[in-house]
Formats: sequence, structure tokens, C-alpha cells
Amino acid sequence: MEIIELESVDSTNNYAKNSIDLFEDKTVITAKSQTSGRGRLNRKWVDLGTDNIFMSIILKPSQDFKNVYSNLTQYLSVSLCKVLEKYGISPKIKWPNDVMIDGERKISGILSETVIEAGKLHGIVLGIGVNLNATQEFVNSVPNRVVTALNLEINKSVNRQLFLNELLEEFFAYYDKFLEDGFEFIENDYIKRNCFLNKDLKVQVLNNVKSGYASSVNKNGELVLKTEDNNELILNIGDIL
Ligand code: BT5
Repeated sequence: MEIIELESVDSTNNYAKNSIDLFEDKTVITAKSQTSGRGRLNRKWVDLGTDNIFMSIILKPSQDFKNVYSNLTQYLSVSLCKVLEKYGISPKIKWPNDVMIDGERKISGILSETVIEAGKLHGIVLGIGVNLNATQEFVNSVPNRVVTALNLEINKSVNRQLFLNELLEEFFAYYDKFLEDGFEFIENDYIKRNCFLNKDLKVQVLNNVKSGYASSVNKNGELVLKTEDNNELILNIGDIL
């Protein structure tokens, strides 16, 4: 694994995608600051100042796309929870891959992008932002969400380099096994940290809102909603509202 550390970049995901063919499998791009970080659906990821994590992991597991690659964001969310727990907090996962404190404060965001041309997979760019160090004022300024940073949860500053190393170690320790076994490999670890099951939910799926009772996550990591008319909706993308 090679780590390329940039001082400042528009987006580590853009940087990785733009030169994907130049990077080896398992190259990691990190930046100390990120000026145009992106979330899903062109939402913004806010840089909360020095000593936060902006990172993209470049993965080239095969030349064709396999379904299990869609679950990499869920695998990374579990890896992140395990590291956060070493710091004495109890993160929860909001489907599909948001890591939350007390089920409501967002501490991390994950964005996976796939580069495919003419049916050939050039690579997967698995991006993650983790708030390690920020002021309360700054986290309050993030639009649309209640946000937190690890230092605010544990009342001390966090060593970014150490955290980065712990996260990468955890991620790569079981990465090969995860690719072999798929979502089932993390099913227990994922479900036991969930904060969305057994509730009535509204889920934004592109331009529609779907409603139902969140009854389970199936073997593919998809959310199963029971609707009022007793049907099952199976969602593989969406935002829980
Ligand atoms: C995400 O999108 O949560 C994925 C964010 C991925 C960011 C990483 S950083 C490294 C790499 N390079 C990139 O350019 N991106 C990746 P989404 O689920 O769409 O959530 C976006 C929403 O999260 C925003 O609309 C805000 O409400 C909220 N948000 C923005 N900045 C935040 C922050 N620093 N901490 C917590 N929430 C934030």
C-alpha cells in the first residue's frame, strides 16, 4: 500500500479518478485540506480545518465489476466504527454508510465512485471524510445536518496520523476476505451497530420518497421496507430522511 499525502486538493476523489490509470491497486490519496469536497448527488463535503481526514482509497480488484463492490462503503463504515470505538465512543450506522454519534450527529461521510470505460473497470475510488478535530461553531455551520467531530465527543484533540493508520490497518486487515464473502462477512458487525431498523422510515430515492417499516437488511446489504399494503420494497440506494 502506498500513501500519497497532498497538502491541498480540490477533492481527493477527483485527484484519484483523474489519474486512475497511473495508480496501483491500494494506493491511498490523503490531503491536509480539501477545497471542493463532494458528497453524493453533488452535495458538498465541508473542510472543518486542520487535522481532519480527507482520503480516497484506490482499489483495482478485477477488470470487471462485481456486485460486492457496491458494499465497500458499508464495509468501510464498519471499519471506521471499530476504530472510533477504540476512542471510547459508540458510533451507529445509518443505512447505507453514514456513521453517526447518538444516532443523530454525523461524524463521517463516504463516497464511492467507479471508473468504467468500455466495460472495463479502471478502478474504484472509495472516499471518506472523518471529522477528527473541529470547533463547535464550525460544525454548527454545516448545512442540513447535525454534525460532530471526534475531539468534541471525547474532549481532547485527536492525532490525525495515528487515526489514519488505524483506519487503513483495520480496512485492509479483512479487505480480501470481505471481497470473497461479500456483505455476509460484515452482516453481524453492521447490524449490531444500526440505528435505523424496526422503525417507520421515509427514504429519499432520487426524486421519490418511499415510506415503510425498516424490517431488515438483506444478504446484499439492501434495505427492506415493509409498506402499508404489506409489500416489500428493496432499496439499494437512498437517503433516510
Ligand atoms: C457524504 O455525502 O457523506 C460523502 C462525503 C464524502 C467526503 C469524502 S472526503 C474525501 C473524498 N473526496 C471528496 O470529494 N469526497 C470524499 P452525503 O451523504 O451526500 O452527505 C453530504 C451532506 O453531509 C452535506 O449535504 C452536509 O449536510 C453534510 N456534511 C457536509 N460536510 C460535512 C462534514 N464535514 N461533516 C459532517 N457532515 C457534513
